[in-house]
Amino acid sequence: MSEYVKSLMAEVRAKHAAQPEFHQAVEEVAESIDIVLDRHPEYRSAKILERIIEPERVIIFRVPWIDDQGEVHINIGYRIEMNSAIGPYKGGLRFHPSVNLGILKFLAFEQVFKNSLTSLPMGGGKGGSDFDPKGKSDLKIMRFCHAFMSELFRHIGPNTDVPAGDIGVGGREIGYLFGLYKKLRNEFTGVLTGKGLNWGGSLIRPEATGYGAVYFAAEMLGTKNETLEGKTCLVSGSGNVAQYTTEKILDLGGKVVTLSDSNGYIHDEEGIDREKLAYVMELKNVRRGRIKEYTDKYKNAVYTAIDANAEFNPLWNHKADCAFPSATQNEINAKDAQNLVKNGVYVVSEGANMPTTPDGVEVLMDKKILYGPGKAANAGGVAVSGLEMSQNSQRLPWTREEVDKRLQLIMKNIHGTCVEMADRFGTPGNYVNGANIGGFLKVADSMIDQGVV
Ligand code: NDP
Ligand code: 2IT
Repeated sequence: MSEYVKSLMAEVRAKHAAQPEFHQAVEEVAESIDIVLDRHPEYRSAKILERIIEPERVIIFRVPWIDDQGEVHINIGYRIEMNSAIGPYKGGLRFHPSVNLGILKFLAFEQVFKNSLTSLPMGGGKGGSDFDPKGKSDLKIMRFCHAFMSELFRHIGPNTDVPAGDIGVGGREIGYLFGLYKKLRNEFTGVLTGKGLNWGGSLIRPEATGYGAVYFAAEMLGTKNETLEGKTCLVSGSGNVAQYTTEKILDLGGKVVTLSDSNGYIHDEEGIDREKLAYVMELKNVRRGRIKEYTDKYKNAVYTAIDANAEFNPLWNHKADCAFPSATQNEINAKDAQNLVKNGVYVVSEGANMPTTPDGVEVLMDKKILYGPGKAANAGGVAVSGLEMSQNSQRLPWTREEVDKRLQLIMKNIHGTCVEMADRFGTPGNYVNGANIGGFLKVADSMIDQGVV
C-alpha cells in the first residue's frame, strides 16, 4: 500500500470511526485509484477522492410507528446523499436490523462508481432503516413504510434523489412508500424506481440485477470463448437477486445447485429447474417462508444450517464452475474463496454488494479466476432503474424486449469499460481496478468541471 493510501485511510478511520464496512469499501477503491492520481495530478490537487469519500449530505431521522396491536415502535431512518456530480442521487433503501450508518455509507459509496459505470446520468445514494420486516404482517409493513416516508418525502424528488429497493425492500414496500409520497406532495412523478407496472414501473426491473449479473458472467466467460451452457453454479440468497440470477442461468443452459437465506442453504444436486424455481418464488415472495421448506417439497435436496460465526460457509464448498453471491456483504471470506477455487470455481460474479472480504478478494485475484466485483456485475439493477426514470420522463413505457436489449448492452459496455481501464492502467484482467477506475474517471472529470462545491 502506498504512503498516500496509508495516510488517506488513517484519516478516514479517524473521521469515520467505527464504520468497518465503509473503510473496507473506501480502501479498495483508493488502492485502485492511486495509479490514476499519479498519472493525473490535477485530481490529486483538487482532492477529488477525498471529496468523493465525504457524503454530500447525511439525513438521519426518527421513525416512530404504531403496530396493529397498538404498540409504539421507534426505528432509525437514513438517507445518504453521497454524490450528485453526474445526476440526482440514486440508490436503494435497505430495511434490515443490521442497518447502520457505516453500512449505508459503504453502499452509497459503491453506488457512486456503479452508477457512473452504467453510463446513465445518476449520482449515488443509499438509505434505509434498522426495521426488521421478517415475519411482519402487510399492515405492519405499510404502517412502517408510511412512517418512514412521512419524513423522507421532504428530502427526495425525481430530480433530487430517487430511492429504490434493496434488502427487505421490494415491490410491496415501494408501493406503500410511493403511495404516501404521492399523497404528501400531491404529485405523480418517478420519485422511486421498482414501481408496479400499472403505476410507472418498468418491465424487467425486478429481473434486472440478477439477469445483469449473469450477463456479466457470460461476458467474462466470453473472453475465454466459453458460455454458461452446462456450467454448475452456486447461488447464495433466495431473494430478488438470487431468484432472477437462477432464472437467467437456466435460460443460458446452466445449472443452479444452491440457494440460501440467513439461516441456512439448500443443495440440490439435480439442479433447481423452472418448476422448482417457481416454487421458490412463491415460497419467498408470496408466503414469505424460509428456504428450509424447499426440502419438504423436494426430498432429494439437502438443507444445512449456516452458522455466521463459523470458519467458513459450507455453501461455497461444493463442486461447481461459477459462483453468484447474491445475499449480503462479506459472505465470502478467505477460507470460502479457497474452498471455491479448490472445488473448481473459476467465475465469480457478484450480485450482492461487496460480498467478498478483502482477503477473500486477494485469494480470487491470486488464482487469476474471472472475478467480477459487485459494482460492475450487479449494476444491471440500477441501470434499469435509470431506464425506468427515462420512461417516466417520457411518459411512455418500453417493451420487455426493448428494456432487456438495453440492459444487455449496458452490461456488455460495463464489461468492456472494466477490461479497457484495467489494460490502460497496467493490470490486465483485473476487473476490480477496471471497475473502480472506470467509475471514478467520469465522476472526477465532472467534479473538476463543476468547481469546488
Ligand atoms: P432481498 O431482501 O430480496 O433478499 C436478500 C436475501 O439475502 C435473502 O435471502 C436474505 O435471507 C439474504 N440475506 C440478507 N441478509 C443476510 C445476512 N446478513 N446473512 C445471510 N443472508 C442474508 O434482497 P436483494 O436480493 O434485493 O439483495 C441481495 C443483495 O443484492 C444485497 O447485497 C443487495 O445490496 C444487492 N443488490 C440488490 C439490488 C436490487 O436491485 N435489489 C441491486 C444491486 C445489488 P433472509 O430472508 O434470511 O434475510
Ligand atoms: O445496490 C443497488 O444498486 C440497488 N439496490 C439498486 C438501486 C436502484 O436505484 O435501483
